Amino acid sequence: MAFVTEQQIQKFHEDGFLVLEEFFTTEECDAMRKQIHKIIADMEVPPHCRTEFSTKEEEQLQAQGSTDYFLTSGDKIRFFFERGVFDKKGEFLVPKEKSVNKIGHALHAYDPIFKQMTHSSKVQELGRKLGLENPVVVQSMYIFKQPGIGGEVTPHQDATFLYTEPLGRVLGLWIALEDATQENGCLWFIPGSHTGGVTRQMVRAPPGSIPCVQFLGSEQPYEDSQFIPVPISKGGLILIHGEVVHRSELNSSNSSRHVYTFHLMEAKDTIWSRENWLQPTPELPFPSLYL
Ligand SMILES: O=C(O)CCC(=O)C(=O)O
Repeated sequence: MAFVTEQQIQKFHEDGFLVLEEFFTTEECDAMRKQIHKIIADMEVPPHCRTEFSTKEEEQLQAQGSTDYFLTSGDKIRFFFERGVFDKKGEFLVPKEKSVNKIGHALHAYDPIFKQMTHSSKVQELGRKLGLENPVVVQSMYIFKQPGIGGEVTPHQDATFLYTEPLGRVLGLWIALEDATQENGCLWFIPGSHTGGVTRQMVRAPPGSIPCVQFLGSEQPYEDSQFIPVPISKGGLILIHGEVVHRSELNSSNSSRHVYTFHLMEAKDTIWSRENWLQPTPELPFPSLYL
């Protein structure tokens, strides 16, 4: 790729997001897709862990919040499912490869292909161009946006879930492994919405509580007209500021929209909130991007 320019970095600071087309090659995207195919083929999920994923606040508290399958997934490779894919006994109603909403949250640490892509020299160079001194990888996800059922992601700021002091230290890197279009659920952003802090914070509830997370504050009622669609071709990367408001729609098309995404935190002079759902563990302290 033609490497990121000063103008692009300035645009990122203005808008809170930046599109970098052709960041990864077709071969790199296909290697990630092939690896996920293998991971799904080997997937074993006990019925009590068949957690349906939602970004709607109430459903989030009921589904992810009622079990520590989510809360303890920060240092594991775990599967989260679309709504309505299980019958009452927890058996799959659809082919299992079509049932998964996302895989999280430590592919970057435990899978060799995703580890290599996350720490690739071009990602490291991007970090350096952005002036990151000690970036660490806090989480990763593979998101499927399954054809016909891939659920919407409601408007949010990533710092709601990945809170730091000061703010402005979290960055998402979102890599399209297939073309992402308005039809199959590309991202939508409110340009410039990253400058006003966060309005909502998801925190751990006291130990033993159900749900195991709760929200402080609330998301603002954004107007649809504030959002712009950001389609991107396979191999492109979108850089996402931790406080920019973004969303994606239900995928009602016949095409999937696979992405690999991970989040970095500039660890220099930053406090990671002890109240975040995601915590570094003795097994997996947040790894340095530059290793
Ligand atoms: O991929 C999507 O549809 C949404 C991802 C997203 O908003 C996020 O990871 O913060």
